[in-house]
Amino acid sequence: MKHYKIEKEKGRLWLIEDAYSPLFEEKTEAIFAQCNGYMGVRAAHPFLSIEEKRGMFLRGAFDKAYDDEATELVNCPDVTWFGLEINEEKLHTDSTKMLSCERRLDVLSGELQIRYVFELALGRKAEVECRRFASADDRHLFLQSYRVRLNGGEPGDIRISTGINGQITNSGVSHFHSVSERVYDREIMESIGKLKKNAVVVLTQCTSGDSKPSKTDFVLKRRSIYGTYCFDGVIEVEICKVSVVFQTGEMDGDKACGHVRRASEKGYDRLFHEHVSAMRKFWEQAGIRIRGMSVEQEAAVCFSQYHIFGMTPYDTEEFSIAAKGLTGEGYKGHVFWDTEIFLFPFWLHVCPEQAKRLLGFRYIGLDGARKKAKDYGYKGAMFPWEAAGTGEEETPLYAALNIHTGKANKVWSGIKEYHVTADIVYAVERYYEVTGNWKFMEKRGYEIIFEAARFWVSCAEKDEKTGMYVIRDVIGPDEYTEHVDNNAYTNYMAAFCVKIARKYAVLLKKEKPVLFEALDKKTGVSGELDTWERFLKGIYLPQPDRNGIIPQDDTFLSKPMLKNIEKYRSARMKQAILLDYSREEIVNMQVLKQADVVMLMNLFPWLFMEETVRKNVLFYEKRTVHDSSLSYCAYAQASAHIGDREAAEKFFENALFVDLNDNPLVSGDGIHAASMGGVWNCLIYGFAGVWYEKGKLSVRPHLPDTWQEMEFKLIVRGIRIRFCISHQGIIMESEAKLESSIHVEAEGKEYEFQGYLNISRKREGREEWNKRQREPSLTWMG
Ligand code: IFM
Repeated sequence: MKHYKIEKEKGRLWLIEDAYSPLFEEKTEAIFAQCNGYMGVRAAHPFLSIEEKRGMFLRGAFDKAYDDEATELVNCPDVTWFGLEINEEKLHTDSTKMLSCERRLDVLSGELQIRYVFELALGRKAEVECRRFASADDRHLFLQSYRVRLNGGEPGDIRISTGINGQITNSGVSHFHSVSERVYDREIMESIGKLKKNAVVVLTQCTSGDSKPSKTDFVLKRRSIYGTYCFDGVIEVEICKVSVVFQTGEMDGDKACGHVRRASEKGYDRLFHEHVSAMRKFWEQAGIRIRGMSVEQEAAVCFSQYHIFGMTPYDTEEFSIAAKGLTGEGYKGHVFWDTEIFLFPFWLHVCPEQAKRLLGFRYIGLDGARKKAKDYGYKGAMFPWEAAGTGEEETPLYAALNIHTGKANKVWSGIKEYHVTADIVYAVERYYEVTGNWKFMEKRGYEIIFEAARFWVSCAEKDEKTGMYVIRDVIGPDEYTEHVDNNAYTNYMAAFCVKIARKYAVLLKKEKPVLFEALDKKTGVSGELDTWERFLKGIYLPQPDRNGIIPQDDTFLSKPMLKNIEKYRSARMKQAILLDYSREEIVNMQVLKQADVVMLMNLFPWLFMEETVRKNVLFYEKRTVHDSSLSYCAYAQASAHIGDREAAEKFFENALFVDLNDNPLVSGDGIHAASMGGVWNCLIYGFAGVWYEKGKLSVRPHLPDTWQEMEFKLIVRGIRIRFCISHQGIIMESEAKLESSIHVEAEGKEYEFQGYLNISRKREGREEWNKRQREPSLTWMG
């Protein structure tokens, strides 16, 4: 990482961009964004700048501008612009001489600071400092402080303009049918932007402490409103701008002015203090301390966790996590399997309540998923590949150009990427496993599982030759391979889904007949049991070939390899391969966009022999371009899990810097949410080797040699446990008294964890033991 520098000070960990850089403008706006689970505000300069892509995104603020367009997360009115005039000279980042410019993000608090020194006409200098945060204490609050100081001791006239700009669009498309503005008491500006279903309301007040402006003018322009605050004959002035943002129905509009006023009275510093206290609670629970890591790596780990916090819709199950969080227009704010497979594990172990809300979102979407299944001629529920605010499919139909025809390629994922339906079930099962929350299962979990199982069985076909159940014409996780039969990931996940559905159905029928009957009414499960049994006996699960490779699908191994894969792996532009080959050509080569079979190995860490995992990681990675940000973290986790430290560290490093790398062409349209979750999975499931399944907590660490110690907390079965793992030992300590012990397996021995364990680690023998224990457990399929 060269473009971004790191600085550590007490309680702060800064990522710094130390020069004005139009080339990195979009990227820095996204990765330095202020996000609090309700809003995400891109870190644009307060001055207008040529390359800017200013934006504010609110969880749940979806709209469909035109019938033939997809529903998308609306780019909401902007509050971050500040115009500045000093002695009638207008300042600009692109036209005024800038002596220095620094933009920095504190990854612990999420505060952004931007500082400039300008040289004005006649050689005078002016310093401008802008600070911002989206409050974690009051999620509708966005705070900014804007300070201007004239150097040289000579006073001047300073005019600061700022307000609410509703002219913002989603790449040219305005979602607002109307934007109405007003000013309350010559103090508070208001903008109401009407969407189809609701409206986005922004209120803003600027205060300037003791240095009152000599004049304040409010100007109403088409869809924008701003105030100009004039300070005459001053050396320094500081404005605190409080913005309250909400959508109709979330807050009492009449009370919103009072909300703004109360916040203004408190001021930036006090509100920041309250925000930091809230963030501290998050870090106390989520923080991972690793001794021996470089400061860059430490910052990157914290960076990913700050964004996981900021991207996750707080306090609601109406919405879920977008693939780009709340930091950009990329993927239109849609929700993918990224949530359940990459981000869900973090919340499962850090805040299971939040994990439950993420599943709640899918439950609410069940009817949409039922409709999709019906539309495609299947039974049960077929979850959308891309979801917005409902369970309906939102994947756009066309994307990138076909280089031969010059026309847009059809996007098949929404039609053929079935695996998301099993990924959701996998998350439900993990949730039940780790929390034991049977109430959730009874109210929602079983229904999701049964409906998904019905879907899988209805889309499988019996192969005439082999007599086995096969799943044809799908796209697996690797999106460079379309329309294939028996994608290994998909088939195994489908089998897993039907397997647990059957297990629960049989159990409930026997032990909870009333519940079973109610579920039967909704899902028709009783009529499925025999079919499910036949499916489980006959489903084709690709096995390792004589080289130990699990075929990604029926034809993958017979295709030629892509020559010159390095060209595309090292290209600055993602998916550069599409500039040289058409989709059809790519589909007919052994080239992966992202991990596929290896993802399966991560989800079922005890399913395959260590040797099989090793061979498949090696084989498939050679053929992977890593054009998806979901890729490196997957290879890293698998490598760490089997103790291939060298490979794990190499892939982990790439995963850590998916957004923080020096490539200005990535992340401009938003951070890569899944990769951030993937970093956590790799740390906890991979390097720390902690995994809870079937009532047993296994701890099989594979720390890199340079790391001396890893410390973190995880919630398992309602108990928050502090782990401290080093090369010498494993310490586990619970925060509260345990009602019953947890079965632990570590260092080749079994323990009963009753609140405290201190296990010493012997280096020799450990690897051997790990290997011995890795017998494949295909029995869960039987
Ligand atoms: O879900 C992913 C997919 O696996 C690869 N393309 C991007 C999507 C969103 O991150």
